[in-house]
Amino acid sequence: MAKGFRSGFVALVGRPNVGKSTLLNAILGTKVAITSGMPQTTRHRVLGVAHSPQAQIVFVDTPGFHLAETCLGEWMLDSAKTEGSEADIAVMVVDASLKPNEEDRLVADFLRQEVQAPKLLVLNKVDKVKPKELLLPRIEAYRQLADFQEVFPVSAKDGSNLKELVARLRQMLPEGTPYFPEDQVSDQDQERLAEEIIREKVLRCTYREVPHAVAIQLEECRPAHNKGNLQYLRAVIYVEREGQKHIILGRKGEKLRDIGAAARQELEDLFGQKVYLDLWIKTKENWRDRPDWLRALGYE
Ligand SMILES: Nc1nc2c(ncn2[C@@H]2O[C@H](COP(=O)(O)OP(=O)(O)OP(=O)(O)O)[C@@H](O)[C@H]2O)c(=O)[nH]1
Ligand SMILES: [Mg+2]
Repeated sequence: MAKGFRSGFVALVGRPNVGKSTLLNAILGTKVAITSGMPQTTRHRVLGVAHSPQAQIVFVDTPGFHLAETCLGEWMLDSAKTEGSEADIAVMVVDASLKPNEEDRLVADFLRQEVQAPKLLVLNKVDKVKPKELLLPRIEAYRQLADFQEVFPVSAKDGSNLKELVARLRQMLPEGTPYFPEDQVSDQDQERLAEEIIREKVLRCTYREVPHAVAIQLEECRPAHNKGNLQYLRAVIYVEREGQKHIILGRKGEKLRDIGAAARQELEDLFGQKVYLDLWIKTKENWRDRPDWLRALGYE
């Protein structure tokens, strides 16, 4: 290890839908976290490791800050706060194309009151700011929310200013040894990522309250018997009410087929082989407010 090597944890915190997970994937150049246009996409914190000869940045993607209405929501908020307060650097990510709102203020209050570590402000989605003259007043409006050391306008979509952001984060990290081996980019195993990929496809294919009521449980993941190079996956899509089951199924099962096809394509890249995906839908009344079910589904 080079002398003067730096390493540490950088938490990405912010309200839902500002692009924290997209930003992490763009920085790493690979998908470790799922993304969607639906708020509250991220439920578990996900680690993403950026390696370089001089430093190792362990990014922590967190659930978006929001006014929680369910036990699951409270668990997500607690998890975001824990990660934010334990990191070496806290990065508040905001949507540059929108004015600060109530949820942004929730994040800022937390940063001011509970975070001692250096704070950076990242205004994402600058590609959407039009006219461009709006950017400076927007930066000012967000900058006032907490005592940020620096501000970076970026776009996770087109990659602008990401290199500069990462270079600055490397300089700010404390000296220390790497936390992860060089070939590891995330702490999430293949099976958990497979569940997340299926959930992402459900999020992207459904609307309104349905996506929030969905959880995925992978029940089986193994090579298919007598089928050569084929991986067999059986997963259950849990919903909270019977009606939601029909929405996900769609007319003549069309929607479920679309979800399965989209997920299978990505799962084949993940496993590096053909995948047979067996999807089931089950109802678990109000699972988001039931501690036993939250635990069973991995939210603990
Ligand atoms: N135009 C534009 N869209 C972006 C950019 N970054 C993210 N998005 C979009 O914003 C939406 C939300 O992205 P996510 O990465 O899921 O947001 P998040 O902050 O992780 O959201 P939660 O997990 O719900 O907290 C997606 O539709 C992304 O494609 C960007 O730089 N420019
Ligand atoms: Mg996210």
